[in-house]
Amino acid sequence: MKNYTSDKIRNVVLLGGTRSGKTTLAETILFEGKVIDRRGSVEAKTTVSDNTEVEQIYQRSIYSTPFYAEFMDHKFNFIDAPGADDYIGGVISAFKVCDAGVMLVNAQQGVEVGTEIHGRYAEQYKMPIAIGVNQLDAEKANWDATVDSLHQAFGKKPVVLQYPVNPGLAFDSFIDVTTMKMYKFKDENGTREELAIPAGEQAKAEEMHAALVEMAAEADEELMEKFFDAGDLTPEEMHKGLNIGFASGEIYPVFCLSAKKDIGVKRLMEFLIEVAPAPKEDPKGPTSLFVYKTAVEPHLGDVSYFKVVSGKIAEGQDVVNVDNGSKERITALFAVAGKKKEKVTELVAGDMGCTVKLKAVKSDQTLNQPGYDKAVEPIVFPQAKYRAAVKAVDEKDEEKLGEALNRLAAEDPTIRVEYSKELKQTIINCQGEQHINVLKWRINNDYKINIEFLAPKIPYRETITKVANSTYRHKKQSGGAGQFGEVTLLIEPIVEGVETTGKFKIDGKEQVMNIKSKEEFELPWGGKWEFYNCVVGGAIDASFMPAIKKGITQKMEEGPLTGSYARDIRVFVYDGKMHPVDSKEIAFIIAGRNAFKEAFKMAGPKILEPIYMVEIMVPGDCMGDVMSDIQNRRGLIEGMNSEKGFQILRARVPLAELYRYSTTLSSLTSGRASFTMDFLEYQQVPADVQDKLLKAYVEEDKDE
Ligand SMILES: Nc1nc2c(ncn2[C@@H]2O[C@H](COP(=O)(O)OP(=O)(O)O)[C@@H](O)[C@H]2O)c(=O)[nH]1
Ligand SMILES: [Mg+2]
Repeated sequence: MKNYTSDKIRNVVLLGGTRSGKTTLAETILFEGKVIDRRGSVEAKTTVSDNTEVEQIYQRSIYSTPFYAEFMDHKFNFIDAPGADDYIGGVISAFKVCDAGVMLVNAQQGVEVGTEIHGRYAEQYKMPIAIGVNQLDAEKANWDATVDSLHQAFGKKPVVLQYPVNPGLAFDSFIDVTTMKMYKFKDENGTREELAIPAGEQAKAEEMHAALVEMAAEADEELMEKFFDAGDLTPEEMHKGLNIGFASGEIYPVFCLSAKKDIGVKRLMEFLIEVAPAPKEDPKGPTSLFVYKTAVEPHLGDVSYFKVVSGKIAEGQDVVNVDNGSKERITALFAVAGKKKEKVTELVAGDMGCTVKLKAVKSDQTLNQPGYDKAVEPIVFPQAKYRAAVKAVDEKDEEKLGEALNRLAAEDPTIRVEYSKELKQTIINCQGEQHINVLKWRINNDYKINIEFLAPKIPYRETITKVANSTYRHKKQSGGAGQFGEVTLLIEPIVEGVETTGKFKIDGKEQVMNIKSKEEFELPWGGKWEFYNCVVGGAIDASFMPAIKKGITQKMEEGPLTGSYARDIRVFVYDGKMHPVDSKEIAFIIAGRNAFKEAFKMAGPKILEPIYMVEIMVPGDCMGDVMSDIQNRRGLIEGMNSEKGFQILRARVPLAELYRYSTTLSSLTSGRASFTMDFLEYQQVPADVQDKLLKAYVEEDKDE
């Protein structure tokens, strides 16, 4: 392959819902770009894009797949993004490195949730988008309904540049209202005739051309003036308007496609060369590479996929990983088409490629020439919305499993693995049930470990609602030296913004705390606690205070109700007793712990549970089912509004009720909904739930 300059490069992400035809389009582009001379199919598991074993088994794209195509003296770098929401990580990293997108819409379905989700991300990342209405050769293809749904979803942004003459099984022609020609296809290999627009279509084509010119004029003030004066634009002016509108994300040009029959693909590629922006990266700057994807591939080992974000990179060059200082040598450079790697000697700013066998490089890291330390801002990935606990079926594999999970999480930043000391579980946080099943497949097959998933425990918290006090005497006489310590303390709930008065009524008697010192501790699990030393007259020596604090802390880490962390409690130690010989640290640890525990139980103790804000995007006709399901999950509906043909439901839902929610939502809506969840706050559980949790908890009595 020859070396391309930045202006001859186009970086394009393929978007759209599952089964809209992205992988099939990728195959046709590779064919048009002469990378392959025979097209494979998704059904025969022979596509370039779905080339991993797990993708072939599931018959769908799971990973983003980069591929190049050389066309009209230009080099395209495409990324075939997976459509399912579970694999959104690959889409977001593609957004980071691409300069434009092609969104496919299945003409048999119109806009789907997947289209909508990708559309939202495109808006968020200000990605210029062209829309390909695909599968126009299918019997049930419906052009008008699809265009209507596009306007419903994206307002006036979609602008039709082409329309099909005969959608459905006979589809072979479309009219292009930019060039004002009809394109007719003779075979399934993209061979096209350019014809004059037939008389019967002339009026419609002219009307659409006029609408297009007006949209193009609206993109730019100068053009608008010309348009008002002359009532028309020259073809060059129209192109300029389209360029501006496309680049600013105000115009989504709409194309006709049959990816399968290679109809319209060439025209789309021509358009991308004419209108899509060339990369803006500076070829004269210092060398800097951004790694957007890593994978372990057969025969190659670790492969790092990157974009040159500044300068250029040549074979044999040394770079440094800005994040961890690792020195790396780029021994080989490749242009990528799925599994196929084509050797190149150099890549310039804006180009993409891959290299192999780097030592310490993960996705989302920057590799620079030595001495240059500017890092690319890391990608922000969405919050996890599926949690599961995992363990090896054979306990002996636990350590191996930990390593496998670490490697897989390094490949996919939307997988987060944590060992929770609190829950005593290894928890996987990811994007959905499909996502975690693929992970399981990889662990079974690539690492030969059998695993099972369990319901993840809920990180409950415990707190108190009233004031209570308690005295505990620890006394032990066994043979030699004895143990003696007595602690009297009082506890009070910490309420945000309310200071303590230090005055309490206990058994009808006013008790004023003589505060000698106050300490405040932020708790690593949220909330805080405060410790007040109020001992008068030397009842307990100051040297025993750390031991008492230690005892209380132990009980806060394993709350008296269910063993969960406690929070938001103020402790006043105000009396006690010592023994001249037997008082020692351990005695006061035990006395402090038990005094705290007993007071806690009398202080109106409550279990708190994590509440999440759940935002669900639902097609209108499924709203009733989704809403009553949320109510069954103790959800509180906060709001509802409609947006671009979908309903958005916002609800506060306890985490305990959200296990496998994505799966339920998917079956309630035939996969047409999507949702996000974000931690909001801790709240008291209802009384019946508290009773259940108390019964389920059998305390291990470790005291004394
Ligand atoms: N009739 C027809 N089928 C298509 C076309 N493009 C894709 N398909 C089929 O639609 C299904 C999904 O295609 P695929 O490329 O995997 O979609 P992706 O999930 O968006 O990557 C497959 O069965 C394809 O053969 C097309 O242009 N016409
Ligand atoms: Mg695909």
